[in-house]
Amino acid sequence: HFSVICLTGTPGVGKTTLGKELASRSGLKYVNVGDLAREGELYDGFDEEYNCPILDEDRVIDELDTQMRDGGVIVDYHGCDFFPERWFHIVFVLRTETSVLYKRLETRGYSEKKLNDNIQCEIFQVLYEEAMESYKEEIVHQLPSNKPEELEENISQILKWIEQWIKDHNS
Ligand code: DAT
Repeated sequence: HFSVICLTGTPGVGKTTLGKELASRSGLKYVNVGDLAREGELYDGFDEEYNCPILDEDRVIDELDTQMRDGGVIVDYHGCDFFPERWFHIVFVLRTETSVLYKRLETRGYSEKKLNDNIQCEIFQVLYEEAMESYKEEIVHQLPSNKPEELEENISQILKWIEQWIKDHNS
């Protein structure tokens, strides 16, 4: 038995940074759903407004389902409502202050529209509400993700959680 962790939040909050570091320290596998979709071209149409392909959610689920049943995975995506509820044992929503997030997204060279949409998304805590509506509230946790010390703190908290989960489920 191995746990499955979902990392979600607005683009730029630090999911990839946290997910990769956690994977290397815990031995769990890191899965970036955006990359997976790109590699497998798991798309269904094109969004003209945002100038990006539309994720084929069913194919993403098919692609990952076996792996999720086996467990031992950290999933990273800026959305979580289309994943089967049974996949995740815990969901972390990373949160970043507006001014900090703005600077991070600016350096990515996002268009004005994309930048503002993402900032709004964070201000209105869209991903947190999506997670709270999609999963049992008690498995959804917000994590501050503004500075390196918070990254370290989040890593150590989650590593402790993984260790406890293993004790509880493998004895
Ligand atoms: P995401 O995967 O959510 O889009 P990311 O991991 O690519 O975000 O991080 C975006 C940028 O922010 C990247 O340059 C690393 C930096 N970053 C992430 N978490 C941080 C933290 N806790 N403190 C300072 N910088 C952080």
